[in-house]
Amino acid sequence: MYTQGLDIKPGDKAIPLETGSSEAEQRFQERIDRDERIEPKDWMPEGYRKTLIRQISQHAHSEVVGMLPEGNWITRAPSLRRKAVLLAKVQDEAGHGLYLYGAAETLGVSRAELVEQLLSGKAKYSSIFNYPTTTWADIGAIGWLVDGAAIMNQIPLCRCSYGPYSRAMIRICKEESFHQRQGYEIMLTLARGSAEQKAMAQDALDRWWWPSLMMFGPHDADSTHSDQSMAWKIKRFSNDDLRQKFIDATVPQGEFLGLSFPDPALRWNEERQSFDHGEIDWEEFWRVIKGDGLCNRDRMRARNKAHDEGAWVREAAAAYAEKRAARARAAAE
Ligand code: FAQ
Repeated sequence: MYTQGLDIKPGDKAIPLETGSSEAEQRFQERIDRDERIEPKDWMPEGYRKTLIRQISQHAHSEVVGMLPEGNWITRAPSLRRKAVLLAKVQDEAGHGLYLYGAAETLGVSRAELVEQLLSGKAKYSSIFNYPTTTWADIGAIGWLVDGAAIMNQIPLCRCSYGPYSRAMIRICKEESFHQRQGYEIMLTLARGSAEQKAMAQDALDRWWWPSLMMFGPHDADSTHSDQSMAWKIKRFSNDDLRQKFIDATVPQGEFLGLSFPDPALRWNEERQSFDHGEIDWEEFWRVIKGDGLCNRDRMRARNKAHDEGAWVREAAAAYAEKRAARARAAAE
């Protein structure tokens, strides 16, 4: 199974830019250029297949690991309504993981293999889920900022050149949109509440702002895969372009909440019609990706525990499927 391991450095070129030299590759690129969708049975360059398996599986793992920070608050949600909404959201994330593992499987890799990559620590998942959720306001900040960043990144994926991925993203984006709204509503309630509640909202924004910006990936100049992924129309916008769009959309929302952003360099640039902002701590970004964030070990422990404890469910499902198949075989004889 293809994966980049955990030690990729900025500037490494993991997959050489496909030259389109063979006739098949040229025809493939022409289809991409015409905006045609590539389907599982179509011919595709090996690099295209591997890039998709890498990105889709990392995305699936992120959805599944992403259940953990919020799962932490299901038993402590402040009201029955908040609990029901949070439960629904976390269940949606599990569903997203399933659609995405399904989309990856159409590329000839098994879900069991991908899950094994995650559990053994070889596969990446989004850096954002290695930060702790220490107060209820973090649930608001995750919905508003993390789902907000996820949507900004994922709407263009609805037009990704690979059919099964692009179709999975349509439903995922609709659900992410509900998630973003529920998060913003929590932030609004806290920001309009007592001084203590407003301080909680501010503290959550302070802690989640920079990690949310990191979700978009390294600077374009340090992005290993962007050039090729954009040529193949897997990615439609660069990491920096999407990050900027997110900042431009989100800062006015924070201002409406009456909260401030933890970036003294953040200011409107009239000429660019966009916000200038400070530099991301890239050292922190790479450290978290390499497994040394605040919660990496906890997340891996929790996923492995859940997987081990769920073994009996997988065995029972397999035994039931086998029993039904045997019955069907006997009936056909
Ligand atoms: N974290 O060359 P690039 C969500 C890695 S879902 C960890 O720029 P690429 C829903 C990258 O994999 C959030 N690793 O890579 C939710 C590569 O390593 P590799 C997940 C990162 O693929 C909300 C290396 O750095 N979304 O939030 C990160 O062209 C709330 C070089 O980077 C997706 O997965 C990172 N932040 O662009 C759930 C969307 N950034 O593989 C629960 C689909 C980069 O060579 C609660 N993915 N890396 O070893 C994408 O759009 C792209 O994969 C990017 C990265 C934009 C993330």
